[in-house]
Amino acid sequence: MNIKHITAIAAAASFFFFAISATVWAASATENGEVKKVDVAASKITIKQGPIKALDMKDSMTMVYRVKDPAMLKSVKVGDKVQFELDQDSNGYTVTKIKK
Ligand SMILES: [Cu+2]
Repeated sequence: MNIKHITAIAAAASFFFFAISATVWAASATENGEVKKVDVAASKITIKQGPIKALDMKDSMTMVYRVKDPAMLKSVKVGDKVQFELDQDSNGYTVTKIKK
């Protein structure tokens, strides 16, 4: 076993480590909320929501979320009651779907 083999094994091991940790961290939930702010330029939406136990949010709160695609924000406006799908990974929360 030379240094190239060791490097290749270390690279493969770290790849699997990241793949596994991403899987462990990933979680999602479908929730209801009310749109408080839409920021198309920043690809963000602010939603007032109830507790989301699946994602470890125990209380009602208003959260600013990143959206997967800013085009999603064209279908909603402030005051809308929406159902949204939220993913959580090591980078934080992302709204992946939203509908009235
Ligand atoms: Cu929260």
